[in-house]
Amino acid sequence: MKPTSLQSFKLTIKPLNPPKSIAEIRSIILNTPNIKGKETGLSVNHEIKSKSIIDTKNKNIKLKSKLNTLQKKNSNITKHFFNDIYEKFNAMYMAPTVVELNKVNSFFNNCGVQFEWSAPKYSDIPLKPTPRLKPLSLHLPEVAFLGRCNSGKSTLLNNLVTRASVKRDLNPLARASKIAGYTKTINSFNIENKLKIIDTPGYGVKGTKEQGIATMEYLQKRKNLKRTYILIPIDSGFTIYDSQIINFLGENGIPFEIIFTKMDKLFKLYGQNLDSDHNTQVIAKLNDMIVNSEVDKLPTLPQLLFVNSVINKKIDKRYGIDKIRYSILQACGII
Ligand SMILES: Nc1nc2c(ncn2[C@@H]2O[C@H](COP(=O)(O)OP(=O)(O)OP(=O)(O)O)[C@@H](O)[C@H]2O)c(=O)[nH]1
Ligand SMILES: [Mg+2]
Repeated sequence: MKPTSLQSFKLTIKPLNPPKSIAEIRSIILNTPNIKGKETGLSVNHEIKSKSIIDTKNKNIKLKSKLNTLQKKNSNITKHFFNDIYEKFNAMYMAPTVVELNKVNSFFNNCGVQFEWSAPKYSDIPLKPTPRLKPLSLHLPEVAFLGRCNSGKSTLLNNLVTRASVKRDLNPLARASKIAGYTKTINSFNIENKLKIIDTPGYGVKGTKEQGIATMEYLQKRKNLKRTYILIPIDSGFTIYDSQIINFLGENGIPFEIIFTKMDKLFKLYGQNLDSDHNTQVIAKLNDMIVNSEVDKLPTLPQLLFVNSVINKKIDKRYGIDKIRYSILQACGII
């Protein structure tokens, strides 16, 4: 049987009466029932030098603080990794300050969000108030998410308006699905009556011609559109469809940034503890992707942003969303 991380802790356990499982015993020691070695990113070889279970309060405190230190150390590595790659690929942009990031996080964490309209064709977009579309909302600035089917557009929208502290389910604002081509219409969401975020149907193999025409017309005609974001899933990289949309945006003078999504998939390859070697490998991989896509040859290099919208065993937080939040508010002239 494959040992679990808990089993590999070398605890000298004095059985209690009645006998308890290791998980129960550990939760007694730590008084934190849900912490598992794996989830906290603890090394499986780590040895806790505790001689007996029933010990003084002091010993428990020491154990707790040791675990906290290890947890912090690992999550810092992940945070540093995201900061490193952001800085490396956005050297020409001023990075937002901590104060600015706190401000944008506070805005999105507390914002009211309202679905406004859904349009299969450009001509279906309401230009006059409706019960959902308030007069004040008609002229709000907006940004749009573009990308291949399944690139994570709808999930990113949900991530944007979910508090960072939420570990499990994202705010289910836009419908996301494993099924490629799930979003079939252009959808508008009003954020705190200050801006709109537009989710679009994906392009590529599962996209339809009608959806493509609707999105292109929207991009060309929409006066309030301030910026677009092209989502590229990190595991599949750029495709011919992405190059086509980049050309289209360039030809039409529509500003765009690039968001690499599903960054957690890198951790499947490299494990959670991205050390400096892995970090270098990931940066080299990203560099290759960017050079091959030729986005670095564009007259203005777009910002390159990185995000994981999903938490799993390898990655315990959603990273990168604060920089995206900042970019959106900046594009809309709100910050
Ligand atoms: N591992 C991982 N999966 C993600 C991430 N973001 C989205 N997904 C998954 O990718 C699938 C597609 O996500 P959607 O948000 O529906 O993608 P979309 O771009 O809106 O797709 P269409 O509506 O078909 O154009 C879903 O199963 C999501 O859970 C991420 O950051 N990491
Ligand atoms: Mg979608």
